[in-house]
Formats: sequence, structure tokens, C-alpha cells
Amino acid sequence: MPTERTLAVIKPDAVAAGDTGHIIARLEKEGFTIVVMKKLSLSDSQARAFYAVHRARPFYESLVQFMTSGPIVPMVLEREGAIAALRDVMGATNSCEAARGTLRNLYGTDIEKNAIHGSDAPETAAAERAFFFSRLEGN
Ligand code: 3AN
Repeated sequence: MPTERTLAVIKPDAVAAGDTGHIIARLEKEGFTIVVMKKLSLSDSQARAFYAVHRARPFYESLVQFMTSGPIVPMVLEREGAIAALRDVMGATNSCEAARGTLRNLYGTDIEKNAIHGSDAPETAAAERAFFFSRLEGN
């Protein structure tokens, strides 16, 4: 499997709960290298842009409100098959249905407050990495 880069975002619920370090430690244990990482707060328009693909969905407004409720920690991760591997470690979108031991099972609360975002395909990974990080930063 080729080495890939993907974008992970530790969401406001997990940052507020003090779980940033636990999640980073688990990602490193799973073989991911952190290429670049930062902590920031999204503005309303930035959150709307990041989740633009969901703008027609009923949960969009609530999702934007949640994602702007506090700081987040986006990072570029590298590993063999990183995109699929991160989705595996994250678990299902709904934290209540995420397999035991996955990050969303351990640190998420429900389908919205689910602790971590991970890109779902090579195209979205490239676009989402570029959303948060420049080439100069190591993206
Ligand atoms: P994933 O993050 O597993 O790829 P997506 O891309 O379908 O899931 O959804 C993006 C984000 O939107 C989720 N991480 C979650 O926070 C929120 N979300 C998805 N579906 C719902 C829903 N039915 N109700 C509330 N929030 C949702």
C-alpha cells in the first residue's frame, strides 16, 4: 500500500474535554506520523466553507455552530494507506455506534459531537489539507 497523507481534525468536544493528547498518542501508536499540526478556532464562514458539501443537509447549521464552539486541532497525518486507516481508527460517524476502542467510541458523544474528523478519499484529503495548511507548512 502506498504512503498517503490525510487530514484529521480533533473537534471542539474532544479538545474541550482535554482529550487532545490521548487522541494524538493513539494516532502515533497506530503508525501515523504527524507532518504538521496546529490549534485554531474556525470562524462561522470558515466552518461553512469546510463543510460546504453538507450545506443542504438538515444538520448543517447545528454542525457549523458546533465546529465554531471552541478550538480545534487540525493535522496532516502520513502512513501507508492513511486515509482508510484513519477512518478505521476513528470508527463510525455516530459515536454511539462506533466499534469498541475506536476514537469516536472512546471520546465522542453522539453523531454530531464525534471527537474527530478524517478525510474520506484522496481528492477530499488533498482539498482538506490545503484548507488548513500551506505547502510551506509542510502540507
Ligand atoms: P464523517 O465525519 O464520518 O465522514 P460525514 O462527513 O457524513 O461523516 O459528516 C460530517 C460531520 O457532520 C460528522 N462528523 C458529524 O459531526 C456531522 N453529522 C453527520 N451526520 C449527522 C447527523 N445525521 N446529525 C448531526 N450531525 C451529523
